[in-house]
Amino acid sequence: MPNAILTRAAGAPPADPLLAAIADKVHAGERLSFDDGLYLDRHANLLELGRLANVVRERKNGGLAFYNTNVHLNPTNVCVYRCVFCAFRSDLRAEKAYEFTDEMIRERVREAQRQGATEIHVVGGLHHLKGFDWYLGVVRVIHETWPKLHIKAWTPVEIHWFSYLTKKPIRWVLEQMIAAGLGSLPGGGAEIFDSEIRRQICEHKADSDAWFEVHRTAHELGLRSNATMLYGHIEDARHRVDHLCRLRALQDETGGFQTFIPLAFHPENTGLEHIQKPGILMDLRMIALGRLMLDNFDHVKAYWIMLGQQTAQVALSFGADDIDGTVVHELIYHDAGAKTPEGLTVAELHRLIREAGREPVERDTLYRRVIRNGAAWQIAEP
Ligand code: V47
Repeated sequence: MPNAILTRAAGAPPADPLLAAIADKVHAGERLSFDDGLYLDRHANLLELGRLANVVRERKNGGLAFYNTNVHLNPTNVCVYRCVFCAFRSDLRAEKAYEFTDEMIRERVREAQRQGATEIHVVGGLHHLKGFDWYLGVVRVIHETWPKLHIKAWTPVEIHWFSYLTKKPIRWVLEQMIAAGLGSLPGGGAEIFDSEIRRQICEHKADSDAWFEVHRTAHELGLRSNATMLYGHIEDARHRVDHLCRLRALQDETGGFQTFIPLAFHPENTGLEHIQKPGILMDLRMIALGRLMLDNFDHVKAYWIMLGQQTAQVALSFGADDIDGTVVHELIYHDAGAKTPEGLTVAELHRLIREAGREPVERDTLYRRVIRNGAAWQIAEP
């Protein structure tokens, strides 16, 4: 029997009437409801879902696929929290515990400079013995070493912790960080917003209200930020669609989010090792679902470190328009069993993107085009 989806004429409506009704909304540029999202997550044929997500992807970003040249810095893995999904954290006195000195931070920045990076992505643990000044110092040292480098640092979990440590409002904490050189916030710490799921996977850390308060305040202060969703652990479709609807609501208010990044759970070395890692079908479904539900986000990222290069390539036709970057020194996924390389060259990123039928565009953190001459770069005029 021929596969009805593969043989259907391009542009013809899906045979499934509920999906056809959702497709009508997508073609008309109408917003999808919570129930639409649930249907897409639970029942939609994956190829139909991908085809629809690709309509939105090409409407927003044509055939372009964005990447950046970046390095990661995780200044410490020591953390007061014990999130069950995390393989990166360490106890204070464990053998694997580490912390960066100022000189180590400077060396990482010099390495970034030699490689022509435009961004440093900084997140880490909440160290039992480090005060706010230590974390502020991380940003300051990076900024003083190479002011041109964009610093994308700290999730709301860290910002909330700094507010707790200093007994100062979130706004004050962010203002101090901006004065030290902070340029934007990464999307981490979101996990799944549902309080019951959060209680089971990361009981003590910043809750969803705190996560949104930090991003709202950051947007009010003029910072852009990203948003993630950790899927494939103990959550189900209702939690995922609820997560996306909450992100969409804040984006309606502030417009400060740039990119949505679905993150596949990697179980190795975590407290949830019995769970099987999500496969390519779920990965593509999450990329497409995110693209369709988040109509007010400009970008959806297929984070190749987490997906693997081949899935990331396919994702560029399932809703994603960005594959993150060269990503030198990634630890969070590699501690949790990721088998991807710890970094890719720009030539390799170009090959991946072109093989997938897209046109590579180097962007900076704020999605401005980068004009490059070897390691030297400048931002194109808008
Ligand atoms: O918040 C931790 C997740 C996040 C595991 O903003 C895990 O551009 C899977 O947020 N399996 C940090 N996921 C990474 C992150 C990120 C990555 C790339 C780009 C951007 C961006 C942000 O990683 C954490 C958590 O949700 N995580 N452990 C694990 N075992």
